[in-house]
Amino acid sequence: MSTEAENMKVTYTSTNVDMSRFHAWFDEALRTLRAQQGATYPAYIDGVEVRSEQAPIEDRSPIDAEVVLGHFQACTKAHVDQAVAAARRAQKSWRKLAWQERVAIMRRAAGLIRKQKFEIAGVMCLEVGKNRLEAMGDAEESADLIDYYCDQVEQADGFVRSMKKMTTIETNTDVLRPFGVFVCISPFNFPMALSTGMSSAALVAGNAVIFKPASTTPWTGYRLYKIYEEAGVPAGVFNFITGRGCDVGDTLTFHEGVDGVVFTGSKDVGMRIFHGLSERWAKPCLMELGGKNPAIVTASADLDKASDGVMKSAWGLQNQKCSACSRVYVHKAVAADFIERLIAKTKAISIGDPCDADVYFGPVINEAAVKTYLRVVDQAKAEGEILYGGHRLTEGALAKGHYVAPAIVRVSKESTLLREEFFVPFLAVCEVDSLEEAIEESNKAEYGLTAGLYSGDEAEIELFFDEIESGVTYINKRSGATTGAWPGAQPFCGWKGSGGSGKGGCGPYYVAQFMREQSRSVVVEK
Ligand code: UN1
Repeated sequence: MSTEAENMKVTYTSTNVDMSRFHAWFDEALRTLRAQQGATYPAYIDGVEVRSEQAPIEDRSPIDAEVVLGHFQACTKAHVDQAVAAARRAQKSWRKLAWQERVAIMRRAAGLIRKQKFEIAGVMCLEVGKNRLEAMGDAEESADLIDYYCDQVEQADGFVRSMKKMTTIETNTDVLRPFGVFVCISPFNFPMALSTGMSSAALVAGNAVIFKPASTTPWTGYRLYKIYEEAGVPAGVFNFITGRGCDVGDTLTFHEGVDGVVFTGSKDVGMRIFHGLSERWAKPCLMELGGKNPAIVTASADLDKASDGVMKSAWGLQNQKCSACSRVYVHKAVAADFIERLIAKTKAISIGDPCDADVYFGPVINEAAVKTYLRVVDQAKAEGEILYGGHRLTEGALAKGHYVAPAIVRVSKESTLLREEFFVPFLAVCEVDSLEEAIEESNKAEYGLTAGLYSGDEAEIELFFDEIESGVTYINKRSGATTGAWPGAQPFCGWKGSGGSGKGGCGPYYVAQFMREQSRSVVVEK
């Protein structure tokens, strides 16, 4: 890829980019990828290609379920044992490297992601159904995550720190050291950024990693493996296992040779890992789980901004983000006006093949997601009112993929549709009498990831910051009410059922969580 293409940076909030050149480079990447469609890919254990005897996993595109993007290995328990053994061996020399060398390797990986970002983004269009800009944001975020985590190690001087002396004959040092082997399990929705963020933090801290991508996004995972390999991550330090969650998931996370788990995904699976992980002693379990992220629109809000921000956060990636806005609490006085604007903006979005340059809204990931969508729409019909959408889309080429119309529904505050996470394009709107009521209702969900407020009143903003039970908060953000966190800018810490450790990815305390303390006291008697 040309340096010019490499230097064009698109984030989730970019506006001033030369889009014609962006799309030309994107088209070229998609042509290259389509020529590779249908290939068979190995898993990698200890730096060696591995093929399973089980029938391979077919990686099908959500855009057209007939299209098989690639065939991936269905790894078994035996592969997991091999990967754990390899990782334990390789981790010893990886942790002994000077931290500066690990940082240099990881920074090389960030550079390679930037070089290949149009292809990486293209894979995500085809494999996840992301639109071009969302896919590029995901690729760029991955590279920035690595750099940000490397900065953390540098700023902390490799996490070695001199401590107080209690006598004149002793020297005391505090050293953060890696736990050992981390299992990294990532979801389909940000298959590059979340996989890279979790694994790079574990690696730069000196751990070895066994990485299992979501079974719907192994191709993106494979690209990440290849990047680390090319960057110089030694054999066995990063292992790539593909397979069905039900076959290898538990064997991997609960393996006795595993020292910790870093997981992003649903609350149910996360809590199961959390409870099952620590049998012999407490092991670190770093989790970013789901969300049911509210936007609150008060009577003092700028409704143009609010409807833009909610529209973008609700329909970006078809609402399949932990950070997506899936419920709105709007003050009665402005509800009719806000809803009218939101529906007009929702109607205006282009739906179709997300590989096309002008499409904003693509398919959902699979048939199970379509079923969830239809089920919750039925519930909304019974409990409230459908304001927009609510059906499957089957016109023309859409019939081949998993397409549904964005749904906006009105429900009263008792509805469970305001508290359960569905991960499909379904937005529940509820009218309230005050900001206090909106916050109280927001906090009733078990989740606490992101939340947005639209208000023109300083006192309202202060109250929101103080009372809302969410780790990521946004005020008056037009480019996304609840979405768009960036490494080093918005730490992404889930509260309550949305997280575990109280310190999030993208934030300044992330890398240290992959390490344990060792106090070193040396006594020299004169
Ligand atoms: C997710 O929402 O699943 O904040 C991950 C955002 C992105 C993605 C976070 N950084 O919207």
